[in-house]
Amino acid sequence: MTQRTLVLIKPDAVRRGLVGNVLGRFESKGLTVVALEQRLIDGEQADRHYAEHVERDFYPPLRAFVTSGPLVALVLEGDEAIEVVRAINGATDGRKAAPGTIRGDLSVSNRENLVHGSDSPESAAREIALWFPDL
Ligand code: 3AN
Repeated sequence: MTQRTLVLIKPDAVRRGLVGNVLGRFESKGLTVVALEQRLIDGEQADRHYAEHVERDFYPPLRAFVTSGPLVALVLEGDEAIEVVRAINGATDGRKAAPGTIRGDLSVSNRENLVHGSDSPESAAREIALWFPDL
């Protein structure tokens, strides 16, 4: 089933010059880039994106991190794209993520973990509407 999913290449990846590496993995897999834009977001956009996490203890430093520099927001399309992207991203904690995944290869952090991918069709619809309302 063809799906669309919202991906963020987070500020740590931009700072480290890893945008091409990360994007290349999605492209090489066979996913299609439907929209892509580099943005510097404010705290309100972070709160909308992470609506389910705003009350969590880890949220204030996460909010500071995602607003700390430009990120790249994109929409990818392909067969089972939501699950495929999450498999390529790897487990949330880069220290535990499997080698071969983006986080497993390139991150040793639970917060600065380089990428976000929508976790369900409902989240993808909400997040795509939030980031790319014209799609
Ligand atoms: P994922 O991005 O793998 O779907 P979520 O949705 O559980 O992970 O968490 C959203 C983001 O919140 C993660 N990408 C990570 O940056 C941050 N995060 C989640 N859990 C923690 C934690 N225990 N400590 C610090 N940051 C966390």
